Amino acid sequence: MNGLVSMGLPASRPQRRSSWSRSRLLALFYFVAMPLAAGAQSLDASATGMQRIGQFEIDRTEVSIGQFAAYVAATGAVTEAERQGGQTYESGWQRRAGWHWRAPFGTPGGPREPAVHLTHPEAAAYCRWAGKRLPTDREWGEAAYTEHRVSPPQPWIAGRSYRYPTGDHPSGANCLEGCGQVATVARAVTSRGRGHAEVGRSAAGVNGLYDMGGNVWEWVDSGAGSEQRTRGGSWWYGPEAMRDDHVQTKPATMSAVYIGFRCARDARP
Ligand SMILES: [Ca+2]
Repeated sequence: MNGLVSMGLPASRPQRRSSWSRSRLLALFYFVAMPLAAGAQSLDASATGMQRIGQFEIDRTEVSIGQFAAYVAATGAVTEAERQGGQTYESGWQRRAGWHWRAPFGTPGGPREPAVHLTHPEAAAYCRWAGKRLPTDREWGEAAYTEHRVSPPQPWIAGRSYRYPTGDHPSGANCLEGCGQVATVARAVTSRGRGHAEVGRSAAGVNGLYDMGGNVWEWVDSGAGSEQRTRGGSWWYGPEAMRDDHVQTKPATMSAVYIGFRCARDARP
């Protein structure tokens, strides 16, 4: 199942609201209250922050709902999926009202779930707000498949390139099948696969990065144009979509249930 069709959607950019709205108050709730509720499930410190890869750094995890909520609280951004509904593939692409970054499957998601239903420009805007940018296609590939740490923990080997972001085998990723079992969220509504997992719940892969293979597709900056590449496969696809040579592009204006992102930035001296 390819599942790639141009939806002919209008260009999408976050819009600002002039006053505090229900949306911003909900976002503030996520930012302030939900991390406290989730405290008992906090990720190990090594799962947070960014990893240096040569001349750049990349987020160790996909951007989460909690992180995106902080951006919305600060900027008042409203996404295209909030206005028009997000998209899911069920015997063809369907647009569903109420499916957006805050409610990936139509009901509120937790702060550690990946932020999805975001267009390429919306993902890029978040990264700019965070002082970062989307990784280029080349950067994403370097981070996903080639071990850049000088003294990586076993079994990783410095300088070696791997077949999957999880290493020689796809085991440990949240993919459709063939990757083993990763605990996914209970509220996923889908006729295929088991939905996404909270970010950083799967096994750490090459460069200590989480979910570069599987979980949700990740937008990258693959150059100018209305089509942009997504990387790493997702819970909707099997291990083959996690490979470096698997090429998929999507309309930059597309927002879908299985497309998320992470950010990068130039390394600091
Ligand atoms: Ca991913």
